[in-house]
Amino acid sequence: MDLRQGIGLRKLGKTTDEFQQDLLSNLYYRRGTTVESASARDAYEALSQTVRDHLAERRARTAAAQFASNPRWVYYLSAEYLLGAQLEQNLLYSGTGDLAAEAVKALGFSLEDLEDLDVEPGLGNGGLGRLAACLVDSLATRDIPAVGYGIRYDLGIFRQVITENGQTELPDDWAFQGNPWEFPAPDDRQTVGFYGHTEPIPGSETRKTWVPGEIVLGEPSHMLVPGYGTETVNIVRLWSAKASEASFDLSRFSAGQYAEAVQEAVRAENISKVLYPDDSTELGRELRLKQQYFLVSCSLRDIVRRFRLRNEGWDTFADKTVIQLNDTHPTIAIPELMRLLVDEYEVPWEKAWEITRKTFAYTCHTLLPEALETWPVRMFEKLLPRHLEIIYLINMLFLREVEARFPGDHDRLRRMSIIQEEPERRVRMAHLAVVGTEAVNGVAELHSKLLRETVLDDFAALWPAKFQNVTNGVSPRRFVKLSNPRLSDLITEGLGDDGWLRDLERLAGLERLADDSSFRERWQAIKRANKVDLAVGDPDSLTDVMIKRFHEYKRQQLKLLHVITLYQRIRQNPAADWVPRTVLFAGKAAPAYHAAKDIIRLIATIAARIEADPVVSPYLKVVFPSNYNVTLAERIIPAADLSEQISLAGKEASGTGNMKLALNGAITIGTLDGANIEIRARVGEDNFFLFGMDAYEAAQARANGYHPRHYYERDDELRAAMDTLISGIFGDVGRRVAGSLLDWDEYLTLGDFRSYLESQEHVEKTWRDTARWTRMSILNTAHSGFFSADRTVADYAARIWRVAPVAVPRLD
Ligand code: OAK
Repeated sequence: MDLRQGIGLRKLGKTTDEFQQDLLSNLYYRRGTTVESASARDAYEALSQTVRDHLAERRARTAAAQFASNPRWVYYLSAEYLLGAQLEQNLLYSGTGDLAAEAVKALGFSLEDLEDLDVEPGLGNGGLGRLAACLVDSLATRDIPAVGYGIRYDLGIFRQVITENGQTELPDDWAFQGNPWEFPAPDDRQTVGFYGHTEPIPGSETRKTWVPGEIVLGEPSHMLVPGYGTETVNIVRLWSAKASEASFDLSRFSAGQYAEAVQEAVRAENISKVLYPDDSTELGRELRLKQQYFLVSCSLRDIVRRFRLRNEGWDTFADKTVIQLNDTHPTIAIPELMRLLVDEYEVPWEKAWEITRKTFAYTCHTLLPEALETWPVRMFEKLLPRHLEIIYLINMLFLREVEARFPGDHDRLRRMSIIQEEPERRVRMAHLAVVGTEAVNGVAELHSKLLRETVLDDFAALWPAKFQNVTNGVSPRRFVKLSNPRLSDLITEGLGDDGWLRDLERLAGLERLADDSSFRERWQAIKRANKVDLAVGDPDSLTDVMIKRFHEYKRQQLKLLHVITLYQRIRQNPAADWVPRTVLFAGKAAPAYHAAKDIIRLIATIAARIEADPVVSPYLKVVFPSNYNVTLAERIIPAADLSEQISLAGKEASGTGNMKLALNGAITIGTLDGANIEIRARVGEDNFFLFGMDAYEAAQARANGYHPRHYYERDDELRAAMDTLISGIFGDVGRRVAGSLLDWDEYLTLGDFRSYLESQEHVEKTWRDTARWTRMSILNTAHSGFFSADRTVADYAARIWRVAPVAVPRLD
């Protein structure tokens, strides 16, 4: 037998009997147990392995086909991935769901029991991490040769417990019971240096030798990323830090100094110990910079290794490689590639710079100035001395370019420099990312425009063609098909087939059904059934959801002022015809972000107060389930009637929850911010509840001297709501939240309050007309097809990466 022909020849169970045999074989030979004594965990592990084998076989064919075609590879570098639970997804993507259901039934379990044992790897904080997961899904679905690189944090995003005291954080040891979905690849281990010093190389001006003072190993393992409705299976490669054998101090151990004996090893392995839970505000800790370089160094060496398998010259590197930087966290990849090319492979500086610039592209995910990463020069100098030298040289040559274009404009040089001078010298990662890449993109139209007009305006003036927009998208498989099976079946029936799962614009075909009353009734019945499943409140009440990270710019506090106003209105007039509402908040706050944690605590306190009030509780309920994550989002989204997207205009780069909710027939109440604008343009003004200032009005209001007290004094209901908080009946936390709004109100909450309340009244009026509401809901789904991550990936492929699909041949 020719072993090279072996790929794809392993026979995998395609009938129930065969699948059952594979499952049994995994149970016996890999799990080491029997049918009689198999626990649910044994069954879960054996099933996962059986499903995984189906994907592994496709993976082998994918690797062969992709390698044979010698394509331009897309390498996605991201410090975060929020992949979501794997079992259910992989059953769907491998087409083994029905086989598996029968097979596990024969073992005495249900698929749902086993799915409950599947733990989601929470290797991200929020939007940026989940976007990475949606994009790798769509890359595989579009047959684009790609690898996602990330860090395999031992502890993912903290587990959140909500009580009346607010949020508590517990460690998330997500792989404590093992992770059946990953393949360790210890042979592809890399060595990463830190600290130390540099030495000149005689006879060379640009090359240097870096002598690191600490060495850490990076060990990869990968998770399979199958495409939907295609053969391709790509991978996400995650790096774990490991101490080298030499770092264990045997002599100290023998002397009984147990802690000291392992301290170096512990220090090394701490690099991939924990995900930083500071969503978009910088902690500025050395360990975090170490994590970033660890990811970059391991990934670039792996990329270079893969390139060198072909023995092609460096001239073709950028033709065969594009590296997408998911925000600035992996931006040290730019000086690192320069270091590898110049110092290690002796490529001349100019040539190396040309290659580097053509290889990288950068996606920015924020507009908040405090979220733009900078690192103290002295920290860089100590941790990555050679990289700092390279950054200085890049900066010098760059500033020369600026000087040539704008002679004598010293202020411009100061503004654009990669090095910030005052109040302390820092490296501006976003500037480095713009200078070292071929393309820079924002994640929604408005965001990309504001990047060009504000934070990156000098760069846009210098290189207008570099700046692009690629509006975000989400996976319709995970966020409609898997999370909302009832609606998916109805959509498929309404459209005649399930082609929409790979071509989401086909949802437009639902438009004609919006006027069909029997279709509307079925649509509405599904929404109700999803609410019954979620079981957080009366399924006939308006389910009003605000699910996202807690941040002042997102304005959960505005929603809270609305809740307090409703409470007071109902108390004043209990006999009126109130629209019953269930207001659902979910989301985490960074552990050190006290203002956000105050808002969480205040919501929990007020929820309890309402619950205990017999006059108000029949009409108003506030719920705050703990530990918002991908799995919980998948349960809440299908049950939502109203989607709260109420950030101050100009602050939310895009949002992606807004897309998921619209696709599931929730109607948005929102500002003209991020992708809300594009959602409204597509679903139609009549099918969207708009309120508030736009981004230019908001900027103007700030510039002209915004006074929150002005609104407080002129609006009786606003004052009443604020006064309740100030009175202290909700404790100090209520006072603090009210105080920060009255004294400063960074995000113009009070300025948008009245407009928001009016829009909410429009919501209630519309809700009372069930046929009209349902029609709007259907039209939201019908016109949200643009927001598929498959479209996002197609945009990147055509306009930024210039890559084409590689088809993987089918087995039969
Ligand atoms: C996180 C850390 C640093 C900078 C940005 C983030 C982040 O999560 N940004 C979010 O990215 C999402 C995906 O592009 C957007 O939809 C959100 O609007 C944005 O806040």
